[in-house]
Amino acid sequence: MSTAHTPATTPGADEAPLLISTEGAVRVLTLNRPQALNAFTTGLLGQIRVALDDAASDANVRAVLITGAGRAFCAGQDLSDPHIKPEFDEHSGEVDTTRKPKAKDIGNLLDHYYIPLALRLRSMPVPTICAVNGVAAGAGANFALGCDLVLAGQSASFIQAFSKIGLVPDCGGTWLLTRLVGRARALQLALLGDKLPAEQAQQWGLIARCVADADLMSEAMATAQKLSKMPTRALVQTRQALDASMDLEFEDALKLEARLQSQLGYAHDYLEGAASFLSKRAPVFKDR
Ligand code: T3D
Repeated sequence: MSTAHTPATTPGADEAPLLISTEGAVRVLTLNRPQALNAFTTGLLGQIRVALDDAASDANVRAVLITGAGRAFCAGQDLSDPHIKPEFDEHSGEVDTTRKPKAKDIGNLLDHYYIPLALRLRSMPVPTICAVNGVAAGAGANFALGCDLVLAGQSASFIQAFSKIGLVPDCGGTWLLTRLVGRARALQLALLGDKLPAEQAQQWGLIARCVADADLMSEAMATAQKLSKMPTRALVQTRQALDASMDLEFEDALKLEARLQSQLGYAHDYLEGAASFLSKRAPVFKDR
């Protein structure tokens, strides 16, 4: 399948909340609820997970590119979703603390939707690229940061919105933020919940690149296309080794590298890479 990627800007109410297209070997997923800044409903979360499963099991897909339709990337959990919407007086906006609210365990939402999604994203057998086209808030920010390479348009921003509504960062935020920017900046982002502009996010090392808004999709697609032609298995094992290294002693990291090279050294892509270099021709990689 090869279809052009045309992100919707003004979809009708009946349009799918997730658009799926393919360009070459790149699967493109576009969050498509622009009227709610692409906030996650349980329906959208489920569709993203199925689409990632599908990309993972399709041997023709060698990279996944994720972006959002309209002016935002994703505003995090849709707070009006009936699965989690708190009970309050619709006229006054006040919470009635005298009434025991119907039990809505947010942890269940995480167990059933966010944890499987974050794990699926992190264990994709192909590289993942996120093109953050606008604000990324709450779980929307951490979903983006869970991708291998994050590019953001200059007008995009990242908000750990959780503290503002009395929650802790989720969708991997506590793990990702401390590793990406260190404890001091992680705490600043998570406690204050302020907007971090894309350019500063790049300076802090939270994301890979900040580019002009007009260039975002072409840059992200060029990156995805480039990765899709590289040795996929080696790229994915590189991600795994880098993640594992954070919790390893130096010597154990050396041993892990040796174990991975042992496996990769017998694989087609290493033989192809070395042979094509020595015979001065372009390589054709195919392992996944
Ligand atoms: O239960 C749980 O929450 C568990 C799961 C937690 C994971 C989470 O992600 S928690 C964090 C949830 N997200 C937020 O708290 C962010 C809420 N949104 C915002 O703070 C702002 O919308 C933004 C800073 C992201 C953008 O601001 P702005 O001024 O550019 O846009 P806006 O006017 O606030 O929003 C535009 C529309 O999108 C608006 O709808 P309307 O009035 O035009 O009909 C707004 O209600 C809607 N919208 C934005 N975010 C959400 C949302 N609707 C539902 N849920 C949202 N998260």
